[in-house]
Amino acid sequence: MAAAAGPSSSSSVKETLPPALGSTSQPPPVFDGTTRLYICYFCPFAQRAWVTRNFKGLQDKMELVAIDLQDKPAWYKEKVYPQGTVPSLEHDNEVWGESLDLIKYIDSNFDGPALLPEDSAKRQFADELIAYANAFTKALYSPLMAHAAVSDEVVAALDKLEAEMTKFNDGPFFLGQFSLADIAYVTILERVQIYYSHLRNYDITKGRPNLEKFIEEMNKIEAYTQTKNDPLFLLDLAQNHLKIA
Ligand SMILES: N[C@@H](CCC(=O)N[C@@H](CS)C(=O)NCC(=O)O)C(=O)O
Repeated sequence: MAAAAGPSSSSSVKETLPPALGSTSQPPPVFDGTTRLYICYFCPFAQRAWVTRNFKGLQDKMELVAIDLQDKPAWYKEKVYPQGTVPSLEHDNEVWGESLDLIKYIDSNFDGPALLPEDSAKRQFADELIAYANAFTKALYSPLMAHAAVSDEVVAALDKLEAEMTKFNDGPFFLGQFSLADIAYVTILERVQIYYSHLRNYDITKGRPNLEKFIEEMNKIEAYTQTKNDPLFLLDLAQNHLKIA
C-alpha cells in the first residue's frame, strides 16, 4: 500500500512552531474556548497526539502549546492539567490527557481522515495493539535504563510487533490503512531504534522486514516527519535525563 497522505502531506512547508513556555512564561488564556494541545517537542507520548492532530489537518483548529519540561511553568499543573504531564488537550472547557486515550479522543471528536478502520475485526485489533503499546515501551526501555544487555524480552517484544504487522497481510501499516495503532508505536520505535543502534550495536529492524518497511513508510508521512527530532539530540537527551546507557 502506498504511503497515506494526510491533509498536511499536501504541503511540504514546515509549520512554524511556537517557542516552549517555561517557568517565567505567562499561561495562555486557558478556557477561553480555544482548543489547545499541550506538548513538549521531545516527548514521545506528546508526539503521538501531535502526529494525530497533523494527520487530521487540525493545524488551524488545535493550537500547539509547547511546555519546557526542564523549566516547567507552575501554572501548567495548577491551571491546565493537574497530572502535570504532556500531552494534554484543552477542548470544550475540559482537559484530556494520557496519550493513548487522547489520540482516540482526537480521532473521534474532530474532523479529518478517520484513523481507525470501519472493519470491526480490524478495530478490535487496533484496540489490542494500542493496549499493548505501554507494555512494549516498558519492555524496550527497561534494559536501557537498567544498563542491561539486549534481553529475551526485548527480542520477543520486537518479534511480536513484526508478526502483528502481517496479521491482515496488507502492510506496511498494522491495519492496511494508516491508523492510531501506527501512531501508538512509531514515536517509541523512532527512539528505541536510535538507542539500541548506538548503545547496544543492535539494529531493531535486522531480520524484521515488516518493521523495516513500516519505518520506511512512516518516514514518508509528513504529519509524522514534521514532529521528528534530530536522532543524536534524542540520544543525548535520553542519556542525560533518563540515564539510559
Ligand atoms: N502515560 C502518559 C505519559 C506522559 C509522560 O510521562 N510525559 C512526560 C514527558 S515525555 C511528562 O510530561 N513528564 C512530566 C515532567 O517531566 O514534568 C501518556 O502517555 O500521556
